[in-house]
Amino acid sequence: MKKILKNVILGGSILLFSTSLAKAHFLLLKPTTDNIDRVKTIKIEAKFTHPMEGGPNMDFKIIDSGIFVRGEKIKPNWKVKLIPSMKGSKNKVHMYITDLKINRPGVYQIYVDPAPYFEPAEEKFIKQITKVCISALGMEDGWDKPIGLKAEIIPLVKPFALWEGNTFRGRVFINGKPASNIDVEVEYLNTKGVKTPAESFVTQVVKTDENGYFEYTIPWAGWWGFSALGDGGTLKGPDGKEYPLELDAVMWVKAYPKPKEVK
Ligand SMILES: [Cu+2]
Repeated sequence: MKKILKNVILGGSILLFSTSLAKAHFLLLKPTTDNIDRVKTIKIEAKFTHPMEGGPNMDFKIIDSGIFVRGEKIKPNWKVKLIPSMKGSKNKVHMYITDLKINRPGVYQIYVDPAPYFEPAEEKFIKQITKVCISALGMEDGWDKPIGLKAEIIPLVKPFALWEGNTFRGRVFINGKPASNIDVEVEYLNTKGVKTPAESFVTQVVKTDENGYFEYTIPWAGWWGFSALGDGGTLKGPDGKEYPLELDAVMWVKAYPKPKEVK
């Protein structure tokens, strides 16, 4: 969401104030962990939120999802959970949780494809196809293989072995083509109550180059989301008019804290 500026004329002078609306939307797709060294069941959660600000959470629907491991596709069995859109709010929205039994070695590529979400404040639809990778039981191959999503970030750095301070690189494909000169929004999943020095820090932005490549140096440990904002054409809105569809490729990675021996 963009800030909405309003002009107010008060006693002859113009005041500019902003109605503070949360900024970038992010479909969060987060496993318990992205490195698994023994057979176990983990949880995966999917939530449509504003990660840096901790909300609000938006309602959304999963229309397709899957977990690829060594060429096989597992269908996740999502359980719906209703959560408040804001802390303490009576307005409830959907989030989804599933168990995943990790019982064989491999890179697990998990994705969620949601129904387009209509955002009245921006007069457009948003659809964020989201993925995350897990390395399990000693196998690390396949994280750089595309799933073949309509909007996808292909990592160029092994995504489950990032230290804080490492640079994450990726290439964005929208409708199968490298997405040149588009914005990639970056947000930290703020589990630590981090305050930003200014509102502009909530969503960091890097651009893709001509060939769809981008990079971002992760400043501290935690889960980080990358959302490449693509063009998905138009869709008919609730009022029957055509609205732009923002088709985003989202990927989540976890950065691990610097070991204390070298801090
Ligand atoms: Cu929102």
